[in-house]
Amino acid sequence: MKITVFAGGTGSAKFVRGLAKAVPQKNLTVVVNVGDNIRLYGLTICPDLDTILYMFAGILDRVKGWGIAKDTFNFQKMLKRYGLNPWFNLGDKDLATHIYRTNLIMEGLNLTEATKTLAKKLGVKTEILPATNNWVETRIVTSKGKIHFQEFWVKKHGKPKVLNIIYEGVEKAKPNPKALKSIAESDAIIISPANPITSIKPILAIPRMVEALKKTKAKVLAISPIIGDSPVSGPAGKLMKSLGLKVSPYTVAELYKEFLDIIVIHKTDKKYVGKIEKLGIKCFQTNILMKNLEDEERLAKFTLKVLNLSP
Ligand code: FO1
Repeated sequence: MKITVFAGGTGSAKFVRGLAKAVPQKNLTVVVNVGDNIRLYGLTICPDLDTILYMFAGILDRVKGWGIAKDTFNFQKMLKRYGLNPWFNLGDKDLATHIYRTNLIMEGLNLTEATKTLAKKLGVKTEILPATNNWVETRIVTSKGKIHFQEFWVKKHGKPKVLNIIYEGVEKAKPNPKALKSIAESDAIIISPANPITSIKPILAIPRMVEALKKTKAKVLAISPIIGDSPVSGPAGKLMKSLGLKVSPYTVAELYKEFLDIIVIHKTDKKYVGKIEKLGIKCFQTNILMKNLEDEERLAKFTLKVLNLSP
């Protein structure tokens, strides 16, 4: 059995952790958003890739949902001493990842190769693939200009009014060939429960990605990151509204309808089932909240069951 998962950060990591309990690591390929990537202090920082990497390595800070568990922040303290405003919290151990990755890239490796090196050194057997090796940056258009997504979310606490969201560089980006191969050869594709606007759409916006999903013989399943009219976490609600989209599991189904076969929505969202099925998408309901490790595994197993891939 081979499964390709599309992933962003925190929510995706929880789901994939559950999936990895039911499916051997080597049978999984995770295609990860790069729109959140940011360059700071000359370093290439890839939050979503690192969240997935750290999760598989068993070192993810499960409380925050990003960074390394029990990390220290002396680097941040020193930057403050230099009078800087280090608004993006880089832990000391996490910093080693960014330094090593940046070095690998400076030596000539692309982002896929650099990620593979990091994964190998951390003992991770799953193939973790950036959606593209090119630089794509999610930028939020506010009344005061365009800012990086991390600046909007972390530095400005998601407060500025959002006029638009753009994936800078995406038109010229090439899809990761290994991701295309994995999509073509998988038994199932799972769009994990992640922010559709800042985690999944930056992957789908890469030329040929949607085409690959439409063409594959594999069933494509998504798990809704929205319950009722609110996201499970993060800025998805605000960003969807700013694009004129109604916040609901139906909108998620509609965003993915070109290629989606199945969607899993929350047990309380029965009212959307009929409307979603009219789009030609099968709709299943379960408890999609992942509050602990048992929830993650339960949701992953439910997903495998509806895909007829139960181990
Ligand atoms: N999220 C925060 O809310 N505050 C931070 O200071 C922060 C730092 C950070 C550093 C490395 C990293 O890999 C992730 C980090 N995140 C932080 C999470 C990140 O902003 C988002 O969760 C993801 O980009 C969304 O998928």
